[in-house]
Amino acid sequence: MYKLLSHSDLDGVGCGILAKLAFGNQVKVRYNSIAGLNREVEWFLENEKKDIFLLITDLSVNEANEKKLESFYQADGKVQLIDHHKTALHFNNYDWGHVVVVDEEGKLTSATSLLYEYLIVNQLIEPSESISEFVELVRQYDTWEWEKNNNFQAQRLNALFFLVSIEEFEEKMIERLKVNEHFFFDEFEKRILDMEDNKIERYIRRKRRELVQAKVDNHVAGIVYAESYHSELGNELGKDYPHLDYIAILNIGGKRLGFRTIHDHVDVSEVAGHYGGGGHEKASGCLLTDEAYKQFVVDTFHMDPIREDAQRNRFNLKRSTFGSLYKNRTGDTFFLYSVSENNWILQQNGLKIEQSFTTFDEGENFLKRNFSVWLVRDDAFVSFLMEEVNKTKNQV
Ligand SMILES: [Mn+2]
Repeated sequence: MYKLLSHSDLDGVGCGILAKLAFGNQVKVRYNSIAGLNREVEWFLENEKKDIFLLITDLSVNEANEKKLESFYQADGKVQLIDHHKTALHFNNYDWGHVVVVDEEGKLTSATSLLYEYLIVNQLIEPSESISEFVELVRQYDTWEWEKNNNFQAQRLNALFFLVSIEEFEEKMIERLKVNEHFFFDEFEKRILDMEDNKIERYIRRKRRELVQAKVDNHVAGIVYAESYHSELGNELGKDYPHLDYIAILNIGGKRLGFRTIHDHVDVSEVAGHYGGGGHEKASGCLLTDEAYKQFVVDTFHMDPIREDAQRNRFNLKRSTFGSLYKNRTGDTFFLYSVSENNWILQQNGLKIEQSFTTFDEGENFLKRNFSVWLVRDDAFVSFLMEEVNKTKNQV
């Protein structure tokens, strides 16, 4: 008999599906939140029969359970932990730990891809084309590689996962992977997925208007309240506002805080680690501790959302060497223009600031991070130019 304790997201449930394909009714599967796992492990060690093989995937245990599992293993207990989170690498110090973040070919792993490999190597599963395709979709979703590869099948698999119950998803996938040569979505699923795409788009559009910018420690964060679609939301807002180091997503009901970044220079597992959480470089989370609550909720609640740049301008355009005009909430004007190649100058309320920039984007990034500015509309740009002309006239 086997017992699998796994995460309750797509990658975690992917592991459950593989385990059921491999062991059939010889495996009991339980899906857990990050916090719930430790209770389950304790329960297992106290109550389950000694000969049950414990598999833990996509999650790792706390220090107390780490020690208990090692004693369990030393006393001939059977246990295997398989994970791909950087924060779990120390489990490789145990015979029963297998943690790989990047595989030998340089590909990012997921718990599902690691478990599949484990089951194949130990001849516990018959590999097939359709299972491999399913595993690869889960891996691409979990690592966000689908985005680079434009693999929308992977994103849709995750959307489907959230549309139906875990039991229904498991059942459907197991059936499909058993009997078909290739993985596919049926016609009904395709239709509800199209509807879901539209819904996500509207949700993100609404959330974009609620995003607040704040300095938190040494980062500039975008902060938004949201109950659903965290990955999609974090990714879209991150791309819309590349001057933000990361997007912090507050789920007040769940008392949780998620972090997403699109940048390579920011590691959000470190940010979450600061509040006792963890995760990946690009996606992480923590509980809403008193400190996190103060920094992300109390200190930012009074702030107004980020103003979007004017979209329909014909004159006040970005990257125009002649100049682009910005404004902030306190009414200061900022004019960013180029005097020669690779030399962009910034004027604040008509006075040149010391710092200069080699590219427009560098200058705009500086402006947005330090002054929360937005590109003003053409009419404001025209009045600004008129004033400039008048000033020059008066000087003559
Ligand atoms: Mn995972």
